[in-house]
Amino acid sequence: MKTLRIRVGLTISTGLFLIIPLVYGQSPASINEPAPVPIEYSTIQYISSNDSSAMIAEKAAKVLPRPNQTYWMRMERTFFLHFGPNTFGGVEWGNGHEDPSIFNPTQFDADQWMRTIKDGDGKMVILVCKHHDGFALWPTRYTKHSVAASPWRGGKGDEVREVAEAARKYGIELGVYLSPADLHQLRTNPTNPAGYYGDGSTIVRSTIPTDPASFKTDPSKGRTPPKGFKSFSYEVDDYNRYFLNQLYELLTQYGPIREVWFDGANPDPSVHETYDYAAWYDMIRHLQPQAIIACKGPDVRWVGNEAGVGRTTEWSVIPVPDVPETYRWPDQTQQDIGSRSKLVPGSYLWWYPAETNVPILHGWFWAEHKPVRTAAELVDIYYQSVGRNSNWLLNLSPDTRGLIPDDQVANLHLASQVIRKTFANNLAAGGQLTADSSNPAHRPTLALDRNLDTWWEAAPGHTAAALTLKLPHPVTFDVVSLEEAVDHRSQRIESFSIDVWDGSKWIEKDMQTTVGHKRLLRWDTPVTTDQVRIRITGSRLEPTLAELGLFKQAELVQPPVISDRDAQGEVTLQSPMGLPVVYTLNGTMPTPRSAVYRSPLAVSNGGTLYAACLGPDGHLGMAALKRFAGLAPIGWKVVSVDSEDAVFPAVNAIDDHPETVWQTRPGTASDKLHQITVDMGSVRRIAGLVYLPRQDRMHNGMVDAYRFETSVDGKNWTTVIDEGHFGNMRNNPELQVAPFAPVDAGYFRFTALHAFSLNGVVSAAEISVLPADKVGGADTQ
Ligand code: FUL
Repeated sequence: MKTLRIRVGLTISTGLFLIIPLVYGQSPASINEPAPVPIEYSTIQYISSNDSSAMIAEKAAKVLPRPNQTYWMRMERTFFLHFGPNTFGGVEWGNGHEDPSIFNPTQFDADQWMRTIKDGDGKMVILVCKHHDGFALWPTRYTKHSVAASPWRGGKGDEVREVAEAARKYGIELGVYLSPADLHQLRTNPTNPAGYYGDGSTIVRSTIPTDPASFKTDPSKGRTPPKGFKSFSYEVDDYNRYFLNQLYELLTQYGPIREVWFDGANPDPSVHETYDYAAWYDMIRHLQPQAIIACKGPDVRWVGNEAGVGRTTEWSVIPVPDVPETYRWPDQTQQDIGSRSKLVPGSYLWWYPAETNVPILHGWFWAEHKPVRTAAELVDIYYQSVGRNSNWLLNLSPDTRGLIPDDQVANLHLASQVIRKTFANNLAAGGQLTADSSNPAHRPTLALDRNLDTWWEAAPGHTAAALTLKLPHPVTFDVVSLEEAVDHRSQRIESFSIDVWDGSKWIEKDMQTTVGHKRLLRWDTPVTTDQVRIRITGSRLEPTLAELGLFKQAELVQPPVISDRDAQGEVTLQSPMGLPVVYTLNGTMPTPRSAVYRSPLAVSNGGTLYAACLGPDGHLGMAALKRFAGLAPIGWKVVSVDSEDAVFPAVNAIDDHPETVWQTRPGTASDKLHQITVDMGSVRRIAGLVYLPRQDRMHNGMVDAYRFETSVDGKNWTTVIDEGHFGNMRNNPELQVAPFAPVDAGYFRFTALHAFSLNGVVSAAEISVLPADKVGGADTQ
């Protein structure tokens, strides 16, 4: 592979980033040199130890996105689809032992999936083609563990093909998710003793695509590539060869691919395998050069949580400590990853924008008990992702029929309607925009021409400026939209304020930090004015604005407020405008004909409560949703606990307050099994365990493996779950429900077998149980 030496002393292989125009910044002038060399725009910059802080800021302000990123950022709204054996097993993470026969959707309809995404204004779908369980959703040549071994479409089905064709029909781009972790291939999987993952095989020269019959015996033997594609040769072990071959199939059989998503999660890290990312990236760059490589890859960064919350200060220019070619793209979950204090000598500056991935359910795969996020929550997420300089990747979860259920479709529809209506009319459009500082080639009016490729820019040398918008008539708005000219001038603005004119003086309404591709400010109360000022108070270099917008949020009847469960297990509903409220307790969305709320509702048996106001025209407003985890702990007592921190007592696990936490005392032995025993006061027939991990954004002590026992008398115990597992807890700390065959119990005991813990602690926000039957009208799930 040819290599290129550049002036700052790094070596980049041209094979890997071949579509990226590499224009490098100059090395800083040494004392003997006559004049500093200007810093040029580039897709990468390097910070030298003798760069001044002004030079560092300038370099950061001259890092440009690559073309595949520009295309991607402008999509803004994209979708994920998680569907596979987990859907049928009711779990978030499978174990790779699943029998392919469980995959049998009876009404599979990729057209319905794409219609839903189109309705949600989605520009791309990223399809999970293989999750951590290793089951391939297309008939791959390299394992029998695929749709071909399932009863679906008589073993002749190809989910990837059906989705690709439907996506094309609806004008939606296609992306693929191929899990690097593969539990089916795990060397220790008893159902697949010849598994490749971590098999310790030697690294040998392999032709991709490999002839399937010679996969082990002579990997240098290729199969004929499909028309228009070539073969590759890499030195890899068995699992990397397997992975490359699956990737090759996905990249050559289904048309253009826009995003390849490599997940960093691995449910069983006990078996070690080294991923040959360099080979994977290289092949993607050659086969689908327009694709972005996301998450564990150089083009797009995971925002750092799965709750749909972007950073209020979000930089797309990120310092990386190594050349991008060899860097391994670890997760970045810190709040500040790109401000000036992080731009230290020895770093490479790289355009690495955030993607906010979040499931529409409280979990990635469909299961009966997972409630769907309401339209109001989805609208909030839009502002917290797209509105915070990040793309929104929203997951939809088809159910066991192979259809996206009505509640997901309905909530998404309502949310997109609200977003569409809100942004249909830019109230700034007829206004006159002036600035106290402008580059003559970039006048302020260019920020109102609906073109992201033209922009206002402050006069040379100015890093602060004020733009004033004068409107012909007063307008009422509650959303401000700002967009920097990132594709031409990088991301620069570090702080800004928005002022409104009240007739005699300016009133500062908002003060924020970064803008980037898009920043949306959403205010609780609308303002009415005919003058708005944007004061840019800090910028790395001359600030720019490609577009400016003022919008009024679409009028919608706001959701009612659902109280917490009180000591009697009852909740109250409050209507914001005194409108009648309808509700359901069976996990379905309310309709105008649902029960009307009159008095406190008994939810002592747990359940999912949806409520919405009935508007004056008879239409339903946005729904509110609250999920009550299992039985209300009325009269419950902690009988024994082996450890509790004074600040986090055990009683917090049964106080029905999700915000309080039980946490054991820090110890040294991380393998100590912590245990809590609870007396429920009376014998109940129960059929499931409910564990709510701590909700305070900390991970310490979250349990991912446990034992659960019950007892009638507190003396004789029955083990109902000997070793249970909760999947994906660290990234998505959602309520966990583990059903079991009904038993009578007056007591239960929860033992943590494993927890995410730095100092041996175990924690829980709530632990409860599901009643075996529905009592008092509340739904148990
Ligand atoms: C996580 C995975 O473990 C989840 O199951 C899901 O696929 C999500 C998108 O990424 O890390």
